[in-house]
Amino acid sequence: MTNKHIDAELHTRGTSLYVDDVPPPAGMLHAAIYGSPVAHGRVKALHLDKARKAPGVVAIYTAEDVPGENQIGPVLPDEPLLATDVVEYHGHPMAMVVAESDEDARHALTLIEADIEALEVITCPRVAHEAGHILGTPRTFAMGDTAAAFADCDIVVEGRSDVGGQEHLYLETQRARAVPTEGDRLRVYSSTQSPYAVQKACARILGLPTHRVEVDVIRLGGGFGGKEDQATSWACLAALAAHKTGRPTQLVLHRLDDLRMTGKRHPYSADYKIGLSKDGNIQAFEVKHFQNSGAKTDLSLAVLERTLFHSTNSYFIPNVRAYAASCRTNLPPNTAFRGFGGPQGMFVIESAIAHAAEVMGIDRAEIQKKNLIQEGESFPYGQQAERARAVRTWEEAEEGFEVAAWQKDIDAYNAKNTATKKGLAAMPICFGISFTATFLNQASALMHVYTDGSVSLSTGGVEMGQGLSSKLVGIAARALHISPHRIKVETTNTTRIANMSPSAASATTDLNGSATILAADELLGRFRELLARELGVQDAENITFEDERVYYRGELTEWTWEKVVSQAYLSRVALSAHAFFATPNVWFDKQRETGRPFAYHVFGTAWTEVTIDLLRGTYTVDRVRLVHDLGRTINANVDLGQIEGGLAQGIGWMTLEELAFAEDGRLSSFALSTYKVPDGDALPEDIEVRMLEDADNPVGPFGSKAVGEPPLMYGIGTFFALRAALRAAAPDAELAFNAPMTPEKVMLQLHHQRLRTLWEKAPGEATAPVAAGE
Ligand code: MTE
Ligand code: LUZ
Ligand code: MOS
Repeated sequence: MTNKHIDAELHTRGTSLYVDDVPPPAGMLHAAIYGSPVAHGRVKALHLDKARKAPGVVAIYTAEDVPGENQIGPVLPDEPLLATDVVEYHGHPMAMVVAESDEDARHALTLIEADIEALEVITCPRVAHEAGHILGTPRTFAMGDTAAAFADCDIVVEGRSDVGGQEHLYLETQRARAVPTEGDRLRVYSSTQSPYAVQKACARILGLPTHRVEVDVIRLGGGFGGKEDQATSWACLAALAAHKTGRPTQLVLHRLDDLRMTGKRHPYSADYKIGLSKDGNIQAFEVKHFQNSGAKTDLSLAVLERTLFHSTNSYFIPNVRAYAASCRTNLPPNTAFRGFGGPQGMFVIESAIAHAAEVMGIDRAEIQKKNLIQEGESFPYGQQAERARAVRTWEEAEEGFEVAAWQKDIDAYNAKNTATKKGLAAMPICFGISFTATFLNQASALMHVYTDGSVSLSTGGVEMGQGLSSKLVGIAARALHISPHRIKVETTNTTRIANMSPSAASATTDLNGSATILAADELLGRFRELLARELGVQDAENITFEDERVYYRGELTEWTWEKVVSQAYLSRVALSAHAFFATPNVWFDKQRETGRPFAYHVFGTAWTEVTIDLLRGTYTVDRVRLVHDLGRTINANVDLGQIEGGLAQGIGWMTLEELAFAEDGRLSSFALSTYKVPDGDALPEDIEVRMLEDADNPVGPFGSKAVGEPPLMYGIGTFFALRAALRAAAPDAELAFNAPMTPEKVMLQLHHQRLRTLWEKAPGEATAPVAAGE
């Protein structure tokens, strides 16, 4: 089986195609979006006349021009495609210029003026919560009796934990191209994780039945959740322009517009209370999560739910009370991002454990290890841990990486060095696999076999760099017992696969791979019947396939894959199969907040070593070593890429990537000069990944496990390694649980006390230093 990422050659040669690499159709127009210049206001007037007369401008459209419903909210109908009387975030789309060229369209934008009465801007989720600006209904997951348990605890600590958002920074910005075909039909090329969501929304906007819109996706230059749902509006806008003008129209967001107009990972603020026995057993945990949802519901309620699901990470805690609210603010609507609220939930319990360990004067890892969830123990939402591998990955990491000796080395280093300090931290992960909205756990595959034996495979899954196509080829080859070279994965297209779920929740391979296996089984079943007739035998079940050859009762026959296929054609046996898969045995009861939402969990444990420079506040992430549970891998190279890539993205989120919004709701970190993403230097030189061996997953395709999102959460370990290094330098300093831990925050926290003393000695000569989180 080939083990390369199937697009590797195309990518390295620069010949893989994205939306705007396909040569433009004749007469294609270009659209550009006028976004609100304020974060909250009542629209008095929008002056479009000057822009209308600008060179190259063909039309300018506003909400009034939407022929169907001006509504794109994916969960709740609270999001107009184009704003009407109010704008609720800076960059909120208000009007679309359609012109002969991108330059013309963007020039015309500068001639638009909006008359907007400013309204109060809220950017803080706690303030929004206080003011009752809550989306949907707050949720509470509960198990046991926390009040009673706290009364019995030896140690109870309380605190606050804050975690920032994150820019997706997919290389390919949001874009779509809409092409009118005939009559009122449209073909839309979109960079979306959810072709069906785009199809539905375009049809709704245009007032057409869904079948009039065909959506086609070749691949994405990254999605990371940012195109699970937020690709929709741009595709709808292109479709609106194409529909109105009758000409193909392309809309490509420039990077700065993409940064400013699209939602990101949700920042959260949380209050926690944790209670333990003297020996480090966690007895009770209470948490309140305040999600910064942004101005529209988008996917926030589903993200919030996953925060609750992962509020106790890999631990079993008998008494839990977790509250979470989606708090509406005047930021762009925040959205899906790798981990989907899970990482934010985990950050809080990890903060609480670190806090407790420091108060108790014991190792954080000791508490972590002692409380790992074991077989049969329940998560606070009622599901029991099955094939629980939290302990196994922990122990394999602890032993395999010789953590005790490693820690000793670090302690010795710290005893010797005064200008730099090291920290080491463990990060266990436990991530539930399945869409928490149970109905989304379905997928289809369409397999055609051509008479030369080559195979065309369509599924509802979207390739976004994660290696879906490579895995689907691997799965189809295995299921059909043929060479992977015979298989081609097609574009994702709504006319070949209907009603597809988004490619998200790490479940794309599981769902579409399982459907692929069913389609292959269907074809092989037909071939067996045909071969039984040809061989003149009754027991078709004793006909087997291997390596493109046919065996009967274990004996090689003269039949090969090519011969079977060609005979099937001549015998008029169907050479196409469509199959449908729905994940069995998953459900959730939202009334009782209990159920079995996940098909299974992914486990793993990472150890991270960092060094900080006490003078500069800068640091290096030296080493990350982890043991990860992949089940039985389908493509080890692709999986390793996902683990390392996820880890890198998690480290970025925890260290350098700091979204800054001004009080007026404007994104201050609006460019890559002010929003720092990790580069090669910021990532560990030494990453060691061990895949858990003999770790079957009976409910994944060929025993595999999903891999897309969970590794991101290993990055959380970096925050706690930095904290450990800070503690080594300043045992009594007040340290906040406030991520990302930028070098600036390291500096401020290290020198807070010293700076404050200086300031108190000479008031007026310096401004009071503020520690992170204050
Ligand atoms: N890897 C790459 N290269 N590009 C991406 O956009 N998205 C991540 C992850 N890995 C992403 C990626 C996210 S958010 C998810 S949900 C999964 O891939 C989606 O793909 P899967 O379901 O096939 O794992
Ligand atoms: N998207 C979604 C997701 O709609 N539901 C989920 O449960 C989910 N989980 C992770 C990432 N995206
Ligand atoms: Mo991933 S956040 O499910 O697109």
